[in-house]
Amino acid sequence: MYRATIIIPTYNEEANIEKLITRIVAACPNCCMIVVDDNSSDQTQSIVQRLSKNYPVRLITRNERGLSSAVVEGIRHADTSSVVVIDADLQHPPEVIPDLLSALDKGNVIAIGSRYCKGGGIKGWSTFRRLVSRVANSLGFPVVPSVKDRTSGFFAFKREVAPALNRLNIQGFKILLEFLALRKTCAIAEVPFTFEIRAGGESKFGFKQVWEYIRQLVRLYSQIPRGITAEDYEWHSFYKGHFIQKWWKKSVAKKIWSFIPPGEGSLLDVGCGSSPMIAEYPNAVGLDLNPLKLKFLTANLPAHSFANMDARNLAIVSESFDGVICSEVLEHIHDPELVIKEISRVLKNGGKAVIATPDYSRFLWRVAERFTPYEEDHVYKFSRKNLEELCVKHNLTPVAHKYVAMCDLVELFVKSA
Ligand SMILES: Nc1nc2c(ncn2[C@@H]2O[C@H](COP(=O)(O)OP(=O)(O)OP(=O)(O)O)[C@@H](O)[C@H]2O)c(=O)[nH]1
Ligand SMILES: [Mg+2]
Repeated sequence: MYRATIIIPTYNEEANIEKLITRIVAACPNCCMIVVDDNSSDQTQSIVQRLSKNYPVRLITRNERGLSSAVVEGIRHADTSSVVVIDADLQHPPEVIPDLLSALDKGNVIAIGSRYCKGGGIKGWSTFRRLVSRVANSLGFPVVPSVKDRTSGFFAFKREVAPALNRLNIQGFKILLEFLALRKTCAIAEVPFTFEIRAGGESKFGFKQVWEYIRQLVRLYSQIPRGITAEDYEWHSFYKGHFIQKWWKKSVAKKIWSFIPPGEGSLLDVGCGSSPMIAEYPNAVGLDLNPLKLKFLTANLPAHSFANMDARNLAIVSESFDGVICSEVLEHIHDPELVIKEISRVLKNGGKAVIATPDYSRFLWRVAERFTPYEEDHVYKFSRKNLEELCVKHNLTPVAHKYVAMCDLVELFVKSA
């Protein structure tokens, strides 16, 4: 019985495959190989067939194209307890395979050949190519924050604890990310290696693969467990979210602070959630429907006042506040006009209201939304025009507006008598 099966997906790799197989044989005695070839038009298949007479290598041919699907097809044919996936172009040095396997022996379920952990690196890539790879890798952060190299094509795993193959999505180039998305809590090791430049032949990585990666990310993002209802969701995304999320939340807050500078009088935050935005306003009162979020904020901002109230029906005397903030609330409510009416009612004449909500008339938001967990939570889709119409109806006159990322609207209104 072999110690591990090494899966090698190939498409037109005649320049590299023989060298790879002989290096694997030298570096990894006791391992067998499966080459999954998608009908290469060069000599790849005949080279593998010739080598299979002397080495433990099998050839599987397919009449379709696709890197992830080729890898999964190879895994299906593997019958050893450990499986390794490696590119054919010698960018992944096979001499590292024993390190990956010993990481599995130590109890890890997945061992990643990692360019981005300590000791890892990339040889010979231009600054641009490095940047593209870094950005692609960072975009996988929300899926598996704890792993450093999420887009590696070089990894090993234990067959029996791998995700069920029929649950893996085989679209695209980055099958490791699918593994990680399904098995993010298992023991994962990163084994450093230096990514080499392609030895021969041509890269198959191009715009199509970039596009497929974006589609893969969109799908995986939408599967991230929804956290909006978590008591510390807003607080956490403000301080500890991934960099885009943090930047976005802080930008919205800064625009709100610019419209109603702290210290301007009494202030009500309608639907404060657990957002720390209210911390800047020492005398503010925060309202929310979710008591757990209020409890969380009370513990973190003990000097502030909070109340559990429905924004559509405020138990507050009319004309009692100088300012009202309503940020990222209206889009969650089926009949937001009721909230706008209440905001106007509790504001003093001449008081300021700041409303923040995504502008669905902006194409950019409709794209950006697909990368957020909010898609299904937004039941009312505003444009600036219909927000202003509703507000004007309730004596709130639009005064100024700003956008975050050109699509998330923050608008200032003043109550007229
Ligand atoms: N079976 C199969 N293998 C593929 C397919 N596309 C790429 N491969 C193989 O997958 C591995 C990685 O492909 P590369 O073209 O090297 O992609 P990359 O490493 O992301 O890009 P470079 O850094 O430019 O080489 C190589 O062994 C390819 O031969 C495919 O459609 N089917
Ligand atoms: Mg390559």
